[in-house]
Amino acid sequence: MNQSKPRVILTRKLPDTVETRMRELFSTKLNETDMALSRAQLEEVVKTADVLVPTVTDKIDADLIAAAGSQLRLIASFGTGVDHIDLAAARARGITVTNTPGVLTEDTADVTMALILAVPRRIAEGDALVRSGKWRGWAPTGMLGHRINGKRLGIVGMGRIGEAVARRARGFGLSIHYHNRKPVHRQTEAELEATYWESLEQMLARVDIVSVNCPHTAQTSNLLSADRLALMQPSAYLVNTSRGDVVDEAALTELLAKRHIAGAGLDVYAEEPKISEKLRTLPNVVLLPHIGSATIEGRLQMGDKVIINVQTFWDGHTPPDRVIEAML
Ligand code: 8YV
Repeated sequence: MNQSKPRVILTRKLPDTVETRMRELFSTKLNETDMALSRAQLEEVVKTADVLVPTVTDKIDADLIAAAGSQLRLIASFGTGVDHIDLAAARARGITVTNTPGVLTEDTADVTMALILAVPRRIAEGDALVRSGKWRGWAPTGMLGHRINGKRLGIVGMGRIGEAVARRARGFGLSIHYHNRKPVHRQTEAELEATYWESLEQMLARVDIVSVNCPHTAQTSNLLSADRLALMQPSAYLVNTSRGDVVDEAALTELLAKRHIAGAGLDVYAEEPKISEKLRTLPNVVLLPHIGSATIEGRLQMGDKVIINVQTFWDGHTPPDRVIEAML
């Protein structure tokens, strides 16, 4: 066991109770401003941190890892996705990487379901209409959307979050279709009455709502390319709560503008927080500011996971959430 406390550097403001506990256990340096650190500041902190606690807003690429001092032993990311970290570069330097899986599953599935409902039923448009003061009262043909019940949902990536979305969607009368590297366990498939599509293209052409729930990896980058998006039916909707890089955002914007795709619900974007004006002004989209996992309960559990990963690692054991590239 290590006698001294590790120097743990947080790149963003975390919930107070998490920061307090981290200061009790470790020699912790906080980011009181909550502004994402600049590249120069990141380069500075990796020179002295034993443990870096970054988030999705920090780019931990090969150059940054090369700039780190030899004392940097652990990158304990606050979040599940690790596409902001160059895992190969970290491994080559002998730096362990951990994340916070599992505790965001239900919250992210809730926001996914909310978007699945909000886009076809025009929830955000309705809210805007009432707030504008222009609503003239109920009308038989007013604000008509499309029914959810009886439609086909195609889930791209049937991991923990995909399954949680499927369970919710069943309650709303959607039939479950999915594309994944391999089929899920037979029992899960039977419980969800889910249909496996080995071909993503074939599934995209046949479902009414597509939900993107796979992690962003080298294999899933631009998975929903312009060609694949063009296979969707003009009456179909797309929901993405995973990562913007999985979908060709410019192509999606074009297809939505031309109504080759009926609508989209997005929580994530290719270059957050930048979103093109064209996408922002489309009437057939619901755009959220990356809040899939944004619950107080979830953030506290994420903090707990980071603390357990750091403490376990510093005590000389394998941290529970060590990220291994092959898992992605
Ligand atoms: C997190 C996320 O809030 O965990 C993830 O992968 O996308 C988010 O919901 C974020 O990553 C925190 O770093």
